[in-house]
Amino acid sequence: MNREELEWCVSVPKVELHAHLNGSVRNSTLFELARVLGDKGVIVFSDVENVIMKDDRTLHEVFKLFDLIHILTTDHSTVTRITKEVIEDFAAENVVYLELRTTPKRNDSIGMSKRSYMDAVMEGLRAVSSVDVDYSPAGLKTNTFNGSTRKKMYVRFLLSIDRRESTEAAMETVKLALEMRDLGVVGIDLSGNPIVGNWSTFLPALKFAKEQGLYITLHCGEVPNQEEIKAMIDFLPHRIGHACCFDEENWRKLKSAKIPVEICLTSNIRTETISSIDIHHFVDLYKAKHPLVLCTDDSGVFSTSLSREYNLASSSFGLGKTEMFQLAEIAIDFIFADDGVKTDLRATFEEAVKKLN
Ligand code: 6MZ
Repeated sequence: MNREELEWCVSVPKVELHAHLNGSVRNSTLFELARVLGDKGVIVFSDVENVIMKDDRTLHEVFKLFDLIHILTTDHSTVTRITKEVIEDFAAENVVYLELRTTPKRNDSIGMSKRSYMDAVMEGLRAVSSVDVDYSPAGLKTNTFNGSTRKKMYVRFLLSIDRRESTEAAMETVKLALEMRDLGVVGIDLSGNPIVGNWSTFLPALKFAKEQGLYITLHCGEVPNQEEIKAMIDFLPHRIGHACCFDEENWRKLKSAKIPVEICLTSNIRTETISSIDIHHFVDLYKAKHPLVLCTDDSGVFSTSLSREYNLASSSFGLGKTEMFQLAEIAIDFIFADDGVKTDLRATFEEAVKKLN
């Protein structure tokens, strides 16, 4: 990886729309948490170390790793800590608008409800100190201090439904999202192991969410299940993630519906849902001018960053700096926020282009 090109990718303002909180935790934090739980005898540290350090894993192994990460990040104070760190890490990457997604978790044994999990997330956001964060759709809530000249970053949340969940649990997540709209929750994501669960289980909650005006993004086509992919496109979500295993007919449907695609290059290669970068569907979608946005997915789990994803796209697909900048800027069109935020972000990009030239 060329250092100068990577630094340029860091300096470009960026929009991150597909990042899972627990997939974006720093390795150093995971080790620290594992050491504490190892000392308490809850886990065996060396087992955890082996799993965390492994960098090629199949999709199946990735979901086993998430189960382990969830053991390490269980309690409220850890959820607060990782939220603060993840937001600050994206800010350091020059991400000016972040949609962070996470699965609200209920854990009766430690008195955690989906709501208290999200309250812990919000506390982490309010604790961010490296940038000023605007997180309320009404523009009322920021952690800005008077007269601050620090960088500003927008953060919004998507609540994820895990494919292991029941219809009732999915509905609870949607109701929570509605309750937390003033706190920056803008939509719902469907994620989790793609070979688990059925579309029909989640559909009632997703329909309700859409009717209530929440934005919807779906993990779609991470595995080749054409029937499900078709049903998902027919649902007309506001965006989809991945789109790795589409047949010709579903490609046609997706393109005519113009649904924006969140592209996660490193994730797709590492999990082998795409066998090699040169046949990645980015190329076809980009050439067809289909709406797309580069994203990290799980920057911790896949040891990547948004700048690295841009750098990878540039080196793999031969895109120059002008194209890369345009790619970063056009992502503003696909964010789940109002026109005021979009106008402000466009101004940020205009300023940046002057400095970069
Ligand atoms: C599908 C994924 C994913 O929600 O606990 N997640 N779901 N495909 C992927 N591709 C690799 N990467 C992450 O973050 C972790 C959760 O995000 C989903 C999984 O449900 C995982 O448990 P949170 O913060």
